[in-house]
Amino acid sequence: DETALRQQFEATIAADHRIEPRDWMPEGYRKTLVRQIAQHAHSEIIGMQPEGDWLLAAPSLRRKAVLLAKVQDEAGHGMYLYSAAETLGADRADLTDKLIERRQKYSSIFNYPTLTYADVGVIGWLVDGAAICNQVPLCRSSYGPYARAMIRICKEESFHQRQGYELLMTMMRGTDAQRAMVQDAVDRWWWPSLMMFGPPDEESPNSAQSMAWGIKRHGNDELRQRFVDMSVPQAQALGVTLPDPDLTLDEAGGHWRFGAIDWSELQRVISGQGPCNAERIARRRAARDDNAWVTEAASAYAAKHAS
Ligand code: FAQ
Repeated sequence: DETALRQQFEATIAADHRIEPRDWMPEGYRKTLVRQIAQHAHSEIIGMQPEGDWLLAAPSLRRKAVLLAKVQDEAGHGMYLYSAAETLGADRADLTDKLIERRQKYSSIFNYPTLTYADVGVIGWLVDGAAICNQVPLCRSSYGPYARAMIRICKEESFHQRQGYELLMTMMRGTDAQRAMVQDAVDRWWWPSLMMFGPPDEESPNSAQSMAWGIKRHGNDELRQRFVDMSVPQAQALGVTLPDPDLTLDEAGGHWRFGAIDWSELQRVISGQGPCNAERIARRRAARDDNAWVTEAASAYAAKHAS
């Protein structure tokens, strides 16, 4: 009966073992996972756009090959994540429709434009860097398929982060104009990267329950602080200035204290008012509609072979 199943679920969580697709789980646990995994999958797929914009304008064949590999990885991450959501009973096409109809979210960060090639480097360094901080703990998430998908995703994100940093290092060794491009990109992406971690803990409606269930392992503020502590020395090594006059090292705690984040900007971007929200969704909608015949043909082929 349900009491026994619930006890077994609680015991699995308490023992820090994994919940698997066939196990009983509370409806709220399933819903929270579908919400977070779908949002994560949508972010990977929408996240192909800002960098994809530079594929035809990469400055060399080598840079183009690297960028193409990265953008393809992001498609793959979206696919693993949609598969993980399917193990919870979600339907991939339905999730895509919800994204396009704005009934499900994707990360705020992908609503900013990529103005120069330095943005490709800064996305790798800061956006993939933030993604790694946030996602490495998710490799221990309590839901098995999500945790396992995250292991491979994190390995690929590490490559993405390093390619970004290497690109920026190369530009910083170049001309004054290239150094100025890098600094300009850092100025534009720094604060939005901090917002990727979500609202502060006291304004995060989902954190407490998600942490109790072991879906999330740390609060938003703790991960944001880890990211800042990791990024400041990297900025120093690179020779760029982070656009925050309040950044100071708290010698006692060993943490970099940072200035106030403009939370109204995050709210605006999440609610659809960011610089590129309309463009991102329009492109995703066009991809779904223009390629519907491929999906139909593949489904007809699969049905024929199954029968
Ligand atoms: N943007 O109660 P919380 C990548 C929403 S990395 C948009 O704190 P939660 C790799 C949140 O959904 C990016 N919405 O929520 C890549 C909730 O709304 P809801 C993707 C945000 O879930 C790199 C509400 O605000 N990574 O794609 C944001 O406990 C380069 C209240 O927030 C992941 O998704 C935001 N920044 O914590 C690809 C990681 N922040 O659903 C291409 C997995 C919050 O109740 C290029 N996800 N919201 O209507 C997570 O760890 C969590 O879901 C958080 C939010 C931490 C994002």
